[in-house]
Amino acid sequence: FLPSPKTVAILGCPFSGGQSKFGVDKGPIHLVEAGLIDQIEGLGWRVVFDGHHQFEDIPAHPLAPSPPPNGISSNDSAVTTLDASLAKLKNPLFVARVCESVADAVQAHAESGQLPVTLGGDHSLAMGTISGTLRAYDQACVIWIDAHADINTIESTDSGNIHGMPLSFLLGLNPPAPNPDSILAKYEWVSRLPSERLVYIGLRDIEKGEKDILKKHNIKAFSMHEVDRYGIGKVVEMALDHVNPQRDRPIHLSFDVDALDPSVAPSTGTPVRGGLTFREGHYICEAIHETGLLVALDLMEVNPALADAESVRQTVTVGCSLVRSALGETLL
Ligand code: 6HN
Ligand code: MN
Ligand code: MN
Ligand code: MN
Repeated sequence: FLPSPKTVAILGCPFSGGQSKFGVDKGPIHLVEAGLIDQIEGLGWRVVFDGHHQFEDIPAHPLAPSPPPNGISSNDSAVTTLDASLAKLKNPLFVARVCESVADAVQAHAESGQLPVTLGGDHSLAMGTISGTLRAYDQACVIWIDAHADINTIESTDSGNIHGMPLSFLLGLNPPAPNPDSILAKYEWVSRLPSERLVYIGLRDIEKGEKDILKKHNIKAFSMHEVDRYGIGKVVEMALDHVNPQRDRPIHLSFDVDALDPSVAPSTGTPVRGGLTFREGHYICEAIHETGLLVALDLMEVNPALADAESVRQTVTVGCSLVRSALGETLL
């Protein structure tokens, strides 16, 4: 059932609605302008790029669902608590609609035998990219490279930034929509990823609520502590053994550039020290390429508006080279 894609589809997703900092929507433009498409072609791929997705038919601030009439929800404490959680979320309707359109695009490219490479944009987009992958390959697994776990639920989130939450929707950890007008109903299109088909590498900034979720659902995670203990080679092998024991599942690699140490990738919205080295990040991409199972790749959270020009150049350059490694660039 595995295709052997020889064509990469670049999906530029200039989207920043899943978080609050200006500029992450400029990431994909910088990556393409740095020559990423020529570089991928240089590895022997055909590349299709139909321009950055503009989401222009999606209003940035769609009308929120109207609140229930007085006397209904206020008598029902469960509904009131849910409404209070949902009220914390930033741009929940916009994020849902953009990600749904991204899911459609990734699915279409994957089903036509292409390997979608999505350039973010913030990491909320992975709700869309991974849903698109799962529609095309229902047995796919996800390798999530990040400083953060991005698994806050509507209840656990403090920031309300949906880029810290995509995995809670993909794993089905949020309550069902109580009615069709609920914000939650706008997330019902999100595909379900079984928790045993998710593995993390690079974590080092996980909130208490997220730690509880990882434990409760027995989700496999290799933090920087495990990278230090075992080395990156062993960690990638253990990660693959967990999500892909027979080495037969299609792999979706979702790479948040903030997994890298800020000295390597400074231009990102939520940098955390103590991250992956340049080589550790590239090794992950190379090793996943070597499996022959990669069917989709995300490169997220490059924010060219943060930091000085040289830091931006460094971050964009490293982003391009991570993509090349995942697509088969070798050192020898
Ligand atoms: N990312 N855990 C924090 C939050 O706001 O939920 C940070 C999330 C960062 C998300 O980097 O993709
Ligand atoms: Mn497209
Ligand atoms: Mn992150
Ligand atoms: Mn992330």
